[in-house]
Amino acid sequence: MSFTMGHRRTNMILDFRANHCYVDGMKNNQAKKGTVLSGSTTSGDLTLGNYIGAVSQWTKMTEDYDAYFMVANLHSLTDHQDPKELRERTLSFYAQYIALGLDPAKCALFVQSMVPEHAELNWVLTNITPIGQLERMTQFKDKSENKKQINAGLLMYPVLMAADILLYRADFVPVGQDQKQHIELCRDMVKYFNNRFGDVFKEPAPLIAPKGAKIMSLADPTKKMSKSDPDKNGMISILDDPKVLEKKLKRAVTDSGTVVKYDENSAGIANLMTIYSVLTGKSYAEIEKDFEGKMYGHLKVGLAEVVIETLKPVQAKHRELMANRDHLASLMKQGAEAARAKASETLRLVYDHAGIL
Ligand code: ATP
Ligand code: LTN
Repeated sequence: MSFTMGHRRTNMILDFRANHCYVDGMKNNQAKKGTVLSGSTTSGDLTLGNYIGAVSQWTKMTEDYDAYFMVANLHSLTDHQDPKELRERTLSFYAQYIALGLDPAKCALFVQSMVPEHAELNWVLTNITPIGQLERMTQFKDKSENKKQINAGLLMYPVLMAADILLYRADFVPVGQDQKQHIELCRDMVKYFNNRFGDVFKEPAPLIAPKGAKIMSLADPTKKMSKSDPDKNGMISILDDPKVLEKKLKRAVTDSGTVVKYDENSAGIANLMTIYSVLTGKSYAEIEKDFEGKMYGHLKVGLAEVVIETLKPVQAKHRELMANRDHLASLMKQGAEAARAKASETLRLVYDHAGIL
């Protein structure tokens, strides 16, 4: 498996076993193979949070599941996007997935817009979804708050997400806690569709990352680290320059304490220790021992070194991929073809049931 980070530094194996892994738990409970699908919106470059909470987990799934992972570029249109930047970011995003360890030979790794069936199924599903239910979605309420003009795309966002999932008739959808409500809506949509047109879909199950896998903003540790956060100081972008990383980590917001000790009530230091623990495989007790008699500043410097070293091979791989656009384009084409094979079959079934020629 091309799990770049783990290979290059044996002392820095990304180990999610103890608190961080939900994939292993799933395997123990049900050995049966199934289909998984997930994605991430191209609203910014991937963050360390996306890596820890999503991409690293997806990478593990490619071993045992029929896996589909996508660059959700259509979803990013709900926010204003500069077309030139979006085009470039979509390519870069795809390369970031690979650089972080997702192997296109082991899963269908594709760009959402390159599989037109997503937009087609989206339209069919739009017609079985009650508007009231969409208006009650927490994400819609949050994102439309204080907006003068709300576009219909923001309201329809979960419908397109359901199309993404149902096209591949996914059994499992690994997502963060914030997306759970969207998966529940997708499950309802399966019922609405099957009742109206006959049994085509099965209800997908969400796989929710455990608490430990949620990385918080460096600028406001009570908030999730997000790639679309306008405050760039809060996020560790996986493409950040080492100097920028060092600066961001040194400035990370913590409380006024000094002793390096894990305490959930001390959100800033707990977040830094979580990142340190995930990236080095060390327990909180080991980290506390390493930094005994030292101050928060030492932990920040130590963590900057760990993050920089971890991201070095990822950034090198990303540069290499971006330097060969033809190769990248051919991987994207193959990924889209693999995805379309299943997506077109599902869409045909849907159209047959719905009486669409
Ligand atoms: P946006 O800012 O556009 O909402 P995001 O960075 O919050 O983006 P998403 O694209 O919404 O990320 O999520 C992609 C995946 O990454 C999801 O499965 C989500 O749970 C996971 N993820 C996002 N942020 C974090 C984080 N800070 N910690 C752990 N997992 C995260
Ligand atoms: N909305 C998701 C990204 C996403 C997704 C999906 C996740 C788009 N389509 C289908 C799972 C399944 C998010 O994490 N922000």
